[in-house]
Amino acid sequence: MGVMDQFSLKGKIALITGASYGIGFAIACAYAEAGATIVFNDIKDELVQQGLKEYENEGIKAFGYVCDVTKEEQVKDMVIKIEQEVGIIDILVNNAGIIKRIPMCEMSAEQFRQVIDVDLNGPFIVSKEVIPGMMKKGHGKIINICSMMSELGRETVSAYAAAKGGLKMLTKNIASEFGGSNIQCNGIGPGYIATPQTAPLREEGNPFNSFIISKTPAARWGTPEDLMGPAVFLASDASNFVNGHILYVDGGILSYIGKQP
Ligand code: NAP
Ligand code: GCO
Repeated sequence: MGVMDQFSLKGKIALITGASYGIGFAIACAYAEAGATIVFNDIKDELVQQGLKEYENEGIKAFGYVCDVTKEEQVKDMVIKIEQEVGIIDILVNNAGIIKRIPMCEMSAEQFRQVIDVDLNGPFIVSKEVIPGMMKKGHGKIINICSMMSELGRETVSAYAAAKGGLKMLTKNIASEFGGSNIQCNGIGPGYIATPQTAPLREEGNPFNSFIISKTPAARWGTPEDLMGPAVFLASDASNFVNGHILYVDGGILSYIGKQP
């Protein structure tokens, strides 16, 4: 196999959670271009329908399912339906996620739990349902969407940082437990990416905007497109000996003390 053939996803079935738009949508489009069949879910049917139209606009015939990743029964049913209607999943991207920006002492335990539920329990629940099929097939790729907050904290994101830190370690544990079954589990740690999730931080006049630019050597916000190549790499044969790694796609933030005065 030529080295560039290693990046092909031809014949592979990829489930990207929460991929009606945002980072998940961009990763799914990259996978489709690399030859994969695209399957995605979202909580609301109208978003699934909107997502299907968006994929169609990109020339992609995707398969969409309504499923809340925090609900075990819904996830079980979705994976059974996918296996019956599309086939056994080769690639899983645990992308679905939420954030609540609330000062810790003002955050309720319920609000904390909600973030942990989606951002950490969700990837556990979905991975648990998908791994048996991968073991049957004799191969699998799991990519967990981590974060700068898998390594760093900041005010108001205690639940999100706890979840994404946990997701980093869940990634390493899945890699450890299933590496012997030829399943590679890695993470992508995006920097600050321009999507609906960060829209409040990029609003006109929000000082956070210039703050992030000053903390990023690339001196710009990332785009979902910046994640497409790294995501294809981690889903392809090109990364068959990469396991338990978090690939930070952050323009250099984690290496940089910040622009000197
Ligand atoms: P986004 O624009 O908010 O999209 C998140 C997606 O997840 C939405 O489609 C959302 O659907 C879905 N979702 C939320 N809760 C769900 C649940 N319980 N079950 C199923 N789907 C659910 O976020 P994004 O910026 O694309 O981020 C995607 C992932 O990257 C997240 O895990 C995020 O933490 C991570 N990340 C983002 C950045 C960034 O700067 N944007 C950086 C690092 C990591 P609904 O619309 O129905 O809620
Ligand atoms: C925030 C941002 C970040 C990004 C991302 C950075 O409020 O700090 O939302 O958390 O979403 O996770 O990697």
